[in-house]
Amino acid sequence: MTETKILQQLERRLKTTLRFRHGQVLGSMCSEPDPLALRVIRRTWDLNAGDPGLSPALAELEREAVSWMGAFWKWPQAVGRMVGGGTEANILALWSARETRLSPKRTRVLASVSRHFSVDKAVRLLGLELLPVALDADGRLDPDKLEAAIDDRTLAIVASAGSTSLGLVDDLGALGRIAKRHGVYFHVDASFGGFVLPFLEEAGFDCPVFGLDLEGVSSVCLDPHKMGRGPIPSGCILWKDSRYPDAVSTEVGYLSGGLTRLTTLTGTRPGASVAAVWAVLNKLGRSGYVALVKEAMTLTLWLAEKLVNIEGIRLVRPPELNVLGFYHERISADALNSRLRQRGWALSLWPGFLRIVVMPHVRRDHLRRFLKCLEDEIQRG
Ligand code: 0PR
Repeated sequence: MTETKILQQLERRLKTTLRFRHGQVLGSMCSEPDPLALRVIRRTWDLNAGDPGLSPALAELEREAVSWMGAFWKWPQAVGRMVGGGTEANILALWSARETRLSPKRTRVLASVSRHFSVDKAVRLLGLELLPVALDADGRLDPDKLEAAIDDRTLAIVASAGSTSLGLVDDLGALGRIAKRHGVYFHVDASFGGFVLPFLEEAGFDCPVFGLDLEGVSSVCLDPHKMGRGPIPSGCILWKDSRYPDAVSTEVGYLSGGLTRLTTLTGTRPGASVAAVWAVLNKLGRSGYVALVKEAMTLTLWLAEKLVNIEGIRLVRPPELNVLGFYHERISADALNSRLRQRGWALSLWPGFLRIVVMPHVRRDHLRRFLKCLEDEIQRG
């Protein structure tokens, strides 16, 4: 086929794809990357971050990007890597916990019932066991119940900083103290909230306790491809000290850079993604992310108010981050979701409620159109 024909076919076949820029994707935790990412990708699309000897400069960009993200999480000296996303980071965190455990008896991972499913994947892959812990009255991992479940078989605790369902942040301070008291590994899954929490206070909103500097916290993951405006995929894991990444590293002698220490699960890694994240971090900087978070949170609170003014609509919980769960008192979430989907809206369906994530691509005029549509559907009964 000629290139022209291939491109024409591609365009035709992708026509039905819901693109972020069209304004009807309201349930995704990914977003449109900053346009600078694309410009950087064009220049770096042939780089393999898994072969650092070929481009020591790229390895340095990665270290700088990791250190920026460490600084956002109050620990610029963090040892970390850019990875494919939250799933790879969660697997790496638990793998490093397993490799550094004090006794092979420690096989249990404690995580809340609202953990992301990638934690389950990690536990299965690593031959560990998962012990789900109930939520407290506010929908967060209950520290008392968690502590009661710890024994000499406990390997690690995983908490959420921005849960997938409702964007809730577990009590990282209390959980860290418990982890320290019992000498267990503590991983914070900030896949979603990692690029929100560090900027909330400056944006003028209440901010829960967070940070890799908190006592007891061993690692954190955060995804530039969610709220960081990075390309898809781009993720990051940060460890408090090198003991953990060292335990999961492999030394390879035959690569072009001589003896190389590799820490990620994947071998070949998109260098373009690393360079693009470095570029976007430098472009936005702290103030850019503060502005982004301020806009997303302002819009979330505006939407929350509009939603509760619609007859029969209730919020599952007041929003903590830019994630909103809502339901209708009489129409099932399932039915409402399929009707909205027929009208082109892509929300996320959870047991008993619908979720909207107010990502950077979501604008007020999109939400106005959505609210009008939702009201129409409710009036039809
Ligand atoms: N941890 C949390 C708290 C998450 O929300 C997610 C992803 C992960 C880990 C895993 O991250 P990766 O997908 O980067 O490996 N949450 C999104 C979700 O499950 C993933 C996603 C994003 C799915 C965008 C679809 C989509 O359109 O909703």
